[in-house]
Parts: sequence; C-alpha cells; structure tokens
Amino acid sequence: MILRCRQFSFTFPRPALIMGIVNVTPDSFADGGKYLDASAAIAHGVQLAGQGAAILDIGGESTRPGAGPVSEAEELRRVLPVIEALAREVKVPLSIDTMKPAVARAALQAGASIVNDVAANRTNGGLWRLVAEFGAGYVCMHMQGSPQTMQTHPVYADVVREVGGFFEDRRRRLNAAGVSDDQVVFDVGIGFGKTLEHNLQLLRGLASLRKLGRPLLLGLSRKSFIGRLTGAEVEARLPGSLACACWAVAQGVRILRTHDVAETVQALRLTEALLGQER
Ligand code: HH2
Repeated sequence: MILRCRQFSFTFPRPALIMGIVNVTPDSFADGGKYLDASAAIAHGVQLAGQGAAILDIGGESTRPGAGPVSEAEELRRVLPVIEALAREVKVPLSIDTMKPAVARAALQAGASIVNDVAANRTNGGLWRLVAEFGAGYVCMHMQGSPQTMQTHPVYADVVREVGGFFEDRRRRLNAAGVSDDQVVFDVGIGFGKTLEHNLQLLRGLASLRKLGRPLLLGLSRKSFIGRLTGAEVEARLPGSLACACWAVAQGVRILRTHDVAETVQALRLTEALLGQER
C-alpha cells in the first residue's frame, strides 16, 4: 500500500507515521493561543519534526465543538507564513487542516502536500478537484454535522458500519473528481458528532476498516472522551492518549495525529516491537 502526497510518498508496511499538530489559533481546545504568533508556530513545527513527526498538520481554525467560524482572510493570515517557513525549514510533508478550498489552494501553492479535510461530508467537489490538480494527499475524515452542531444529538444505528459506508461513498466521489486511491487516507473522526459510546465503538471497530485497503489516520490526542472516562483535565490526558494510540496501532492504524510527538513516538515504537510482525 502506498500513500502519495505530491513529491512525497510513504510505502506500507512501515512504522506508524506521527502527524504533529501545529495549531495557529487563539482557541484550540488543547493548545489555543500558544502558537498563534507565527514565529512560535514555526519554532514548534521545527521542534516536532526534530522529535520524529513524519507529517506536520497546520491549522488556523479550531474545530472544537461550538467553535465560531473564522474568515478566509484571517485563516490565511494565520497559516500561510507558517507553511511558507516550514516548507523551507523541515523535510517532512506539510498538511493543511482546513475546511475551505481557497485556504487549501493557497497552502498547496505555499508548499503544503496534504489536505486534511474534517469536512469531507461536504457536498461540493471543488476541494477534491483541487487535490487532484495538485496530486496532494487527502485525509477524508468522518463528521456528523458541523463543528457548530455536531455534539447536539449525534445518532447512529451502527456507527462503525455507517462510517465505513461513508468512506466507500467518498472514495467513489473522490475518484470521480480525479483523486486516485493512492492519495487517500481515512479517519473516523473521534469526537466529531460522536458520543463517548460512539467513540469507543469506533476505536473497538478500527480493524474492520482495514478492508478499505487505505491507510487509517486517528486523532485522539487529549480529546474530551479521555476526560469523560477518567476525569482528567485537558493538560493531564497524555497517558490516556498514549494508551489509545498504542491500541490503534495494534488494530492497524497507520497515522497518529498528536500534540505530543516525542512521547507518542516512544510509545508506538515499543508497541510495534511487541507486535513483532510487519504491519
Ligand atoms: N481533530 C482535530 C482537528 N483536526 N483532523 C483529523 N484528520 N482528525 C482529527 O481527529 C482532528 C483533525 C481537533 O484537534 P485540535 O486540532 O487539537 O483542536 P482544535 O480543532 O480545537 O484546533
């Protein structure tokens, strides 16, 4: 299995890839405001790459439940200088975490190689044609609703089956827009229109999604379901995040999106050594 993102490619089996988070936002749920200043965000990205991040995911709009939308101009103002600088300073592919096609285009022009689309439940295929045009990687994440509405009353008959069906449907639409399977990664979207029980069912059901034949990505770092299960505040959720990351890799997840790169690298290398076989 291969993942192509412009000039970069990853061939699996291989050790799980760590995607380090660079949030250039004032209000992200875990690190809001820490890296709003471009120079702080750039230094953070360089540090995460040095710790072993194989991908850096740069975002300028929080998608936490109830987050207010950010204008296109403001999002561009936040992320573009960071992407331009990181494209010069690190050797790993950069991912743009955005819901807006215009931001994705500017980011790709500035040197990003992956579009991380938490709004892959979109109906307009403009963003997908852009991904095809650039030969970029594409993270297709499942969300029920939008960040403003998603946690109001999420409902599924069978969350694992419905998310799997969503991926099949998106694969067809992506192919029709000119995006090849080699460019696509699937992500169940932990916390995006899911109750605690839905999140747990998805984590338990990860192995069943391997049959899609594409890399699975998971973002669970410091998320609220860990707090709900343990009572831990957001800054104290690293142990729970690592436990879930190890579980996910044992179930076949290939890419982990995390705030805590050094810690996750160590936990996953141990998990892979214990699992033993080529994955
Ligand atoms: N989670 C967040 C943002 N982007 N992208 C993918 N593919 N998968 C995820 O699970 C995911 C994501 C939320 O985390 P964070 O960026 O730390 O917070 P915020 O949205 O508040 O900036």
